[in-house]
Amino acid sequence: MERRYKRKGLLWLGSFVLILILGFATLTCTAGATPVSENGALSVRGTHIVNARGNTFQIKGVSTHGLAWFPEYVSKAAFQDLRDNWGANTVRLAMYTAEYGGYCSGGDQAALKAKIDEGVKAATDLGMYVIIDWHILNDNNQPFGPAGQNAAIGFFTEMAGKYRNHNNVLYEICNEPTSANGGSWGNIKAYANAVIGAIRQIDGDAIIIVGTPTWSQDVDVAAQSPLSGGNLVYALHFYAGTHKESYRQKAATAIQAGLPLLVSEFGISDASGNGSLNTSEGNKWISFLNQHGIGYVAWNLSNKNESSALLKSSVKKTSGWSLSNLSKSGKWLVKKYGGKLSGKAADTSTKKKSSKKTTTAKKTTSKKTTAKKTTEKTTKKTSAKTSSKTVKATAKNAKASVQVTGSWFDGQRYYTQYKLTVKNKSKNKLSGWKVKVKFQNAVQQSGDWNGKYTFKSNTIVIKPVSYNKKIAAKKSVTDIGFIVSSAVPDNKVVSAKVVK
Ligand code: IDC
Repeated sequence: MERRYKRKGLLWLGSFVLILILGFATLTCTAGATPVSENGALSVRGTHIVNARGNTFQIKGVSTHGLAWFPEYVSKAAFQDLRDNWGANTVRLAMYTAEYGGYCSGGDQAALKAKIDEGVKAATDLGMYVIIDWHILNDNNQPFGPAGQNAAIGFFTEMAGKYRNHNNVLYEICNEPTSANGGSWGNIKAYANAVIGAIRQIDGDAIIIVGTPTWSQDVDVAAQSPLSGGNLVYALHFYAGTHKESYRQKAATAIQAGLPLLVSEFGISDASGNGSLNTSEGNKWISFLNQHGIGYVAWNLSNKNESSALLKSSVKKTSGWSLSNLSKSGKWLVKKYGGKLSGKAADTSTKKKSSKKTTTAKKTTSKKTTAKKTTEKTTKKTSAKTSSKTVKATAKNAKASVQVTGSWFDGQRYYTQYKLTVKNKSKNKLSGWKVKVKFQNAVQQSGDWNGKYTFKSNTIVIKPVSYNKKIAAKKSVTDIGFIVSSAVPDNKVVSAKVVK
C-alpha cells in the first residue's frame, strides 16, 4: 500500500514539474520575442520596407555618435535599454570616414572594425536590426572619387563577408553626400553601383541604404533617376529645427514617384546637431512618416553637450538609464517610440507619489543649502586660486595648441586633420576667445566642426560657437577640429595663438 502511494505521489509530482517546465518554456518564449525573431529578414517592396511575411515594417532606431568618438555606448547593456526601455528595434553604427579618428583619415581601422563587430554581435544577441553606416560628411578626400570608392568597396566587402548569413544587418554606403564632398546624384549613382555591386557578389539580399544629394535631403532628385536592383532604400535626413514643410514636400514627391525611403538619421535640433529643439515640427515629421510607413533612426546616443544628444551631458552612465537621465531630445524620442520609460502606467504611479516626493525633495534641498553654505566657505578660502571675474582671452591668459589627428593624400592634394585645444591658464573666467593658426604654405578648407572658421591663404581664424565660448578658470575646450588640404606635402603649422 505505502509503496503504491509513494509511486502515485511521484507520478503526480513528475507531471506537476513537467507542467511547470512547459509553462515556463512558453512564457520565456513569448518574453523572448525580439524584433528580429518576430519579423525575420527585411526586404523592400514598393515604397516600403517589409518583414518576412510581407507586412510593412517600420524601423525605429537610434544611431550611435561616431564610433571612435563615443565607443563606450556600443554594448549589449546599452542596446538592451534601447530595445526594452526606449522602444527601438534598430541600432545604427555610425563610423565617420573623416572626422575624429575617421576610417579614411588615419583612424584606427582595426579598432573601428572591432567596434562594429561588437555592435553587430550585441544587436544580434538582442534580436535587433543593425545598420553599418559609412559616415561620410565633411570629407573632401573625394569619397565618391576612385580612392574613396575603393576604400568603401574594401570595407563593405569585408563586412558582407562577415555578415552575409545575418538576417539583421543593413548597409548604409554613404551617409551624407554634399556638393563639397563631390556628391552630385550622378557621382552617387556611379559610386553606389560599384559599391552595391561588390556587396551583392557576397550578400545577395541585405537592404542597402543609399545617401542622396545635399546631406541626404534631395530624395526628389534621386526619384527622377533611381538605381536599378532590389532591396535598396534611399536616405532622407532631417533636423526638425531647420528642415520643415518644404522638405516633407520633397519626400512626398519622391514617394509619389515610387522611391522607397528610410530616415536613417534625424534630430529635432537644428541641422548643426545643436541649438533649440522644435518638437512641433518633430511631431509633424513623425506623423508624416508614420502615415507613409517610413522608418526612422534618431541621432545620437551620447552625452555630448549638444541638444541632439539623447542623454544629458551630466550623465556618465553608459547603460541602465532612467527617464531623468535622458536629455529633452531623449525624452521626446522615448515618448514617440512608446518606450517603457515613458509608459503611461509608470507616469500615473509617479504622479501619485509625486506629492510625497516633493516634500522629501524640499527637505533634501534645505539640507543642500547647508551643504552650499559650506562649499561657499571653502570656495572663499580657495578664492586665491580662482576668481569670479570674467575677462577676455589674450595670448597671456590663454593658450592654443593644435594636434594632428590624421593625414592622407588623395592623389592630388595632401590632407591633414587637426584637433584644437584652447586652455584658460588664468584664475578668471574667459568670456570668449579667438585663435589664429598659421601654416607654412597656403591651405584650403576641407572640413571643420564646433567652431566658426575663416580661411585666408595660409592662415585660419577660429572663433567659438555658443556652447564652447566661455572657458572656466584653469579649464580647456577641446573637441574642436578641422581638415585642411595643401598642394604640397608636409605643410606644417608655424604657430597657433590666441589673439585679441
Ligand atoms: C555632428 C555631431 C557633432 C560633431 C559633428 C562633426 O552631432 O557632435 O561635432 O557631427 O561634424 C549630420 C551628420 C552628423 C552630424 C549631425 C549634426 O550626419 O554627423 O553630427 N548632422 O550636425 N547631418 C545633419 C546633421
